[in-house]
Amino acid sequence: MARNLVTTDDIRGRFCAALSAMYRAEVPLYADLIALVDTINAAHGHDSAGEPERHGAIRVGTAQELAMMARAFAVLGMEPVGYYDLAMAGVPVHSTAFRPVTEAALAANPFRVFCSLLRLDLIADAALRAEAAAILARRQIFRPAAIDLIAQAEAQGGLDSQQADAFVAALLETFRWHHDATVDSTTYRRLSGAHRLVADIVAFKGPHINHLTPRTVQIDAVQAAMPAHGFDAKDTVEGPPARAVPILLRQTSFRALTEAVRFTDQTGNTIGRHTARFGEIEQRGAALTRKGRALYDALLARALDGDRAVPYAVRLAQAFAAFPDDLATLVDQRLIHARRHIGADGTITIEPIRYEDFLPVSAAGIFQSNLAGEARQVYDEASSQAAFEAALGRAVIDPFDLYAACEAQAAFAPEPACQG
Ligand code: OOG
Ligand code: NI
Repeated sequence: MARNLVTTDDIRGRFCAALSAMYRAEVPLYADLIALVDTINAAHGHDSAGEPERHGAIRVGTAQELAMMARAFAVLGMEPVGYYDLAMAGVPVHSTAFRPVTEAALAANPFRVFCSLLRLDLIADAALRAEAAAILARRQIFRPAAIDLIAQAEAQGGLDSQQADAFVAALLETFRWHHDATVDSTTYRRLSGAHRLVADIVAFKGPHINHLTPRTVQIDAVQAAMPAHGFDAKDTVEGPPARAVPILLRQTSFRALTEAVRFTDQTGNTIGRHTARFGEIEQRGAALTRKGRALYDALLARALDGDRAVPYAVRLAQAFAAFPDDLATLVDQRLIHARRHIGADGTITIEPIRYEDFLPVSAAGIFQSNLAGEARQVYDEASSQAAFEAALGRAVIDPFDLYAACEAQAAFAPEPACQG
């Protein structure tokens, strides 16, 4: 029977809206953050009321979970782009970003999910490592209906509207918060002792969405306003400093809340505590070329390694004085990706191509801001993109290739080819 299939953009839009509604209900402080962002955006001439979130994040425990997640996101038109090694920053996970990859899909709804996979191999205690693996092997994070509909989508080449609604409802369950942990309080403490992220990933029924991220057009204004509005804001905005020509991605967040949970040995009024969920905001700028990115990485390292007596914001501004900040120079020196528009009168305007990905140092900073008191660990094992891709069941897409292709297309297109 031929079905009327809806687009993957449509299904992604429905999922994003459902996830947003669920998370706002689960974490009322996150709903307050949206309200603050909308107010500040409006004060800067941008009406963001009802605008869908730009990204969210989850953490999965096993290769099987990651592989099924990739198939689920494919139904939403999201592909794994980039490899992020967080072990180098003392967090025992590696990650990719599931996101739309075509210009049209990004324009329709650019929702991304930063998805981390636990690196069990980084748990030093062999007995605990085996126990964590056994706990994870016992859980099924996907509803049977979600798995059936993934298979149907693959067979049919998509879903019809009714199936799409059923799929979104079933998949949403995987992202839901569970007050009841799957382990007793002793096991939780031991997992937490290996790393708090290990406990967050292993001790629960599924990979609860840990944050969502609307965009702001004035991240510094929101950061400045957060404390007075009752948010425990992280200390610094991650990423590049404020600039005339914004580049890459700037992010900040309120710190994760400590919430009541119940371990399997707890009854009555006894409760446990777990800290995982937060709210974030982002502001995006131009995608950098490999050359631009190398300069960014070098300048950021200079700021991070600089004199601790100098405030970080000052070190960052000083380091980035070496990064050109006018469009013509950025394009001439091939530091950013851009498209040219030729007007009817022959005038050429240059428009930067928006950065759609994440930044490993920034992501590490977001993780770390929620790990206060956690002893910073050093993991010596090599990063392992090959192992990640084996778990994923496919290779990740190289983000630089996507930007280069977008720019090459734009050079010939009469209309803007790659949406901002
Ligand atoms: C993900 C942190 C990374 C970002 O925006 O860089 C991230 C997590 O805490 O699971 O979301
Ligand atoms: Ni994030």
